[in-house]
Order: sequence, then C-alpha cells, then structure tokens
Amino acid sequence: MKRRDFLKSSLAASSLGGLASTFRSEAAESSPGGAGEKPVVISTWGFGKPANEAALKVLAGGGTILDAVEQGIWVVESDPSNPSVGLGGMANAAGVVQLDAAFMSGADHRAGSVAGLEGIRHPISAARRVMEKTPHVMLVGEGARMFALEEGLESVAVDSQARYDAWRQKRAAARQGQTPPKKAGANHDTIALLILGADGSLAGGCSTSGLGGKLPGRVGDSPIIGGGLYVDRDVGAAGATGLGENIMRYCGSFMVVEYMRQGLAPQEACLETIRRISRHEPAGKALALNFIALDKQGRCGAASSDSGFPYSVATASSSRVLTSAGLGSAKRPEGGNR
Ligand code: SD4
Repeated sequence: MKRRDFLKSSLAASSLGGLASTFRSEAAESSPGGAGEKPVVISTWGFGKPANEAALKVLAGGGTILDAVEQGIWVVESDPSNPSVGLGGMANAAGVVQLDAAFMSGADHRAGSVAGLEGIRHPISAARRVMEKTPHVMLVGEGARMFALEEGLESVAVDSQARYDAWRQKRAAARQGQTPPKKAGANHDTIALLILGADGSLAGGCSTSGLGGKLPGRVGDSPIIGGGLYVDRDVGAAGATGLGENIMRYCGSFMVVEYMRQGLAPQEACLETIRRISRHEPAGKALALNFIALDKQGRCGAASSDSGFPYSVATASSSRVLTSAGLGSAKRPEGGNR
C-alpha cells in the first residue's frame, strides 16, 4: 500500500478523514487522551500509527521503554511497501539502499546511530546496539554493517538497481510533465518515534532510507544526534522528517527541545524552530521541515514548514493520525545545498 493510500485508510479507520483539521489545536497542546496521560507515543506520518501501537503493546507487556522504541520502529522497517524506511526504501544515485538510524535514551543521555548502512533489516537495532554495546555514538558504512553482522542482526540481499531504475523512471516522467510534480518531501520520509513512559522516562529513535537518488555516502539528519532526534530527560524529546540538509544545518531537533526548555509548548517549539530556520532561508524552494515533539508533561505537538503533515499519537485510551500545524509559507532560496 502506498503511503498516501495508507494514510487515507488510517484516517478513514479512525473516522478522522474529514476531521483532521479539527485536531490541529488539540494535538498542539495535549496528548489525545489528555495532557498527562502516560505512557504516550508520538511518531511521524500515518505509518507511525501501527508503530505507536506496537510500542504501547511492548510497554503493556512489561518491556522497557527502549524495547518499545526499537520494536515500534521495527513495524515500519519491516513493511516492504514502505518506500522510504528500511530495505524497501529508496536507492541512492549508485542504485544502493543506504539506511540511517538513531536511538537515544533520556535516562542516561546515551545515544547511538548508524549511517549509510547496507543490507541490514533493522537499522534501528544496529543504532541501539551502538548505544548499548560500544563506547561510541556513531558507526558508518562498512564498519556499521560489520558491527551489525557481528551482533547477529539479520542481513538481506536487496535488488537496489531495480529500485534505482524505478526511481529514475518516475523522476524522468515527472520532469517531462507526464506525472504531477512531487511535493517537496514526497521522495523522502522518516519514522521518528518518541515515548514518554509511565515513570516519566523518555526515549526515541528514528530510521530512514534518506533522500532518493542521494549521492553515495550522503548522510542526512536522521542519524545526527540533535539533528533528526534529540531526547533530554529534564525537558522532552523531538524528532524530524523532511529535507535533512535543511534540518541538520540548524540542529533542528535540539532546537525544538531547547525551545521547550525555555517554556514553549511542544507545538509552539516546533513552529518557532521552523520560523527561526526560515528567517535564514528567505525565499524560493520549500524548506521541507517537519518536527514532532513530546514534553515531560506528556504534551504532544508537531509542525511543518508546509501546510501541515500527518503524525501519529497513541496512549492507552486512543491511537490517532493527526495533522500538524503548518507555516505554509516557509521557503528557502533556489540553489544552495539542494
Ligand atoms: C533525510 N530527513 O535523510 C531524512 C529523510 C526524511 O522525510 O525524513 N524525509 O534527509
């Protein structure tokens, strides 16, 4: 199922199809079950909904918050129809699927990440193991792959050339006007998932194939701690999806958490981050910035530089796909990094 179809069915299944905009302000200030309901899980896009539910199930079964983050993200990484996360994701310009992932634990401020990882089914598990089993924070490329294999993580052969050919054909057709031009952000989506546990602990993770057609070796924001993910046990957590080059140059997720530290509610912190970035990037191309945030009180929020993006929130009493706030007008100049 394509992401758009999945989103439609998720919205229909939860009777939110015509009501998505109704939830904008509710989502901004509180978890759907009410501020303070714990545990709460928030993740990017409609495909985060089953991931959130899996994470809650892990917690309900007595699993740790770290198990919940990891196993929630497994759901999206395992979905072969997801075109932007896991081994079903988009290939780079050399026809190879290179995956990025990060993991962060608020309790002890530990983090782990992998970048440019090839042929491993669950990059999020590799990131967690970097955090837990090495003295390092980030492993890349072949070193990350060797580490994952040594850890016994499942490896899978991928026909990357076929994926790349399909991506090139679509891009060529779009350039010739045969298909509608893609919206900014449409060729790259990430699962970022954040949890506030019943005991007030925080953790998060993210996983992506990154930008389709990227230069081999290109690393996005997702595995960069403070870029695509940040967790601070005293404040809250944030995660990003969008054009990594526009997120990592500003330490986007770190900035969201810092705005929450200064007292902003999660949605306002996401919006303020986008406003601040857009002040540096005055006109031209869409910025493709999307953030989710969760604070220590269990309040959730999300914002987009576009008109809004879907995100998912779950507590024991509800599991929903919501639409974020959106600035709609945040743009960046033509040229530059992309
Ligand atoms: C990247 N931020 O590699 C990721 C991709 C993404 O929505 O999140 N797209 O740039």
